[in-house]
Amino acid sequence: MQETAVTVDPNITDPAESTSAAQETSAPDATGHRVGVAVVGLGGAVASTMVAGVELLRLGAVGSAGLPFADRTELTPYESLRFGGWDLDPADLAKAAQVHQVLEPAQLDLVAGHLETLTPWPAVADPRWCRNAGGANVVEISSLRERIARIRDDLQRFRTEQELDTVVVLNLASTEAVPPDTTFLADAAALERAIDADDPAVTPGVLYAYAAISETCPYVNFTPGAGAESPALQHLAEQHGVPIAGRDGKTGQTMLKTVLAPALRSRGLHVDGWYSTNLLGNRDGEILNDPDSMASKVNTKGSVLDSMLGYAVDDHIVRIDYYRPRGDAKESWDNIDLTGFLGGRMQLKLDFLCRDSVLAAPLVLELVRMVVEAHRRGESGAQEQLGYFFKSPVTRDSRPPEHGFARQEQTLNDWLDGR
Ligand code: DG6
Repeated sequence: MQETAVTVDPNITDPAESTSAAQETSAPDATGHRVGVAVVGLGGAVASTMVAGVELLRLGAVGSAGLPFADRTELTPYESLRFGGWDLDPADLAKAAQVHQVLEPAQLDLVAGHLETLTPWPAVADPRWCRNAGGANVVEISSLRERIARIRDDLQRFRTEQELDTVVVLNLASTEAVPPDTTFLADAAALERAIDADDPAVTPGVLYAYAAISETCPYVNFTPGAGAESPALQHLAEQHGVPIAGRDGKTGQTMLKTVLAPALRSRGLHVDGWYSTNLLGNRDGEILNDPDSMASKVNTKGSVLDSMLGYAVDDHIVRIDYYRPRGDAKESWDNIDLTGFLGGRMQLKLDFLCRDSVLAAPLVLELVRMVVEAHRRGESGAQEQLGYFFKSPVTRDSRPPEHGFARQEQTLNDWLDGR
C-alpha cells in the first residue's frame, strides 16, 4: 500500500479510546448547530474514508493535510459531523473499510470500534441504471412515490434520533447511466408526472435528490448521475429553500486539467490533442466497466476543455480501464500535444499516481460544510460558487459553467468572505 496523506499519532493506540470519543459526537458544534450527513453509498470507499477521517481527526490522530478549507474555522467543524446513510451492501463501515483498503491498518484499528456502529440503511436501487452494482440491502418497493416516502422516513428518523438541526444528503453512489431522454427533468410538473407514472427513466439518484429537497435537506451530487443540474430539481430546491450542488467530483485528473488548460491558453500554446487515461481497481472502476455507466463518466470528464481554451479540441480522448491490481491507487496519465511560436511542436506528459478516495474524501467533507453555510445564509437552488469541486458544475438557467480552477477558487473564496 502506498503512503497515505495522513499519519497516525503513535501516542494514540487504543481502539477503545476511539469508541468512547465517538460517543461524544452528539455534542453540537461551536454554534450550537447539529449537522448530520446522510450518504447515498455509505459503504463505498470514499464514504468510509470520509467517516474514518473525521474520527481520526476527532482523536487528534491526524492533521488537516488534504483539507483545503481547514483554516475556515467559521464553517462547521469536521469533528462535529454525524453520519448515516444507505448502501446496497449491508456490511458495517469497519468491514467496508477493510475491503476498500484505503486506510492504513493502524488507522483502521483506531477507528474500527466507531465504524462498527455504522450500518447502512437499505438502499433504493434500480439495476437498469447501474448494472454492475449489486447487493442484498435493498428496499423492496417498486412504486416511485413509495420509494421517495421511504427515503424521507429514513431522513426524518436520522434527524430525530441524532437530534440534528440540519441533514445534508450527499450522493456518493456508483455511477448511474444518464437516461437517454431527460425531458421529465425539464420542469417540476414534468418530474411530478413522471414520478406518478412510475416512469422507468426516473433514476434512484433523482429520487434521492427529490426526497432530500422535500425534507429541506441540502443536497450534493458528487456523482455524474442526472439530477442537481436539472431545472426540475433546481426549481424544487428554490421552492423548499435548500441549496443543491453537483455534479461529479473534480478530484485528480480533471482538477489538473482545469489548472493547466487556462495556463496553456494564457501562453498562447495551442492544444492539438489531449489524451487522458486512467487505471483503477476499486469498486468505482468496476462499476465503470459497464458501458452505460462509463458513458456518464466520460461525458463529465470530457466536458471541461473547450470552454477554457476557447476552441474545440477534436482529439480530446478520455479512457478509463478497470485494472484490479491497483485497487484505490489510481494512475491517471495524460499526453498533451501542443503547438507554439513558429509552429514548434511540443508534448507535455503527466503521470499522477494518486489515491482515488484519499483525494475525494476531504472534498466531500468541505462540500458538506459549504452547503451548510449556504443554507445558514438562506441561499437556495443551484450553488454556482461551488463549481470548484465539480467536473460538470451546476449553473442556473443552463448557463455554461466556469471550469478554470483559479477562477473557481477565487469565486468560492469571495463567497466565503461575503464579497
Ligand atoms: C476514473 O477517472 C474514475 C473516476 O471515478 C475518477 O477517479 C473520479 O471521478 C475523479 O476524476 P478526476 O478526473 O477528477 O480524476
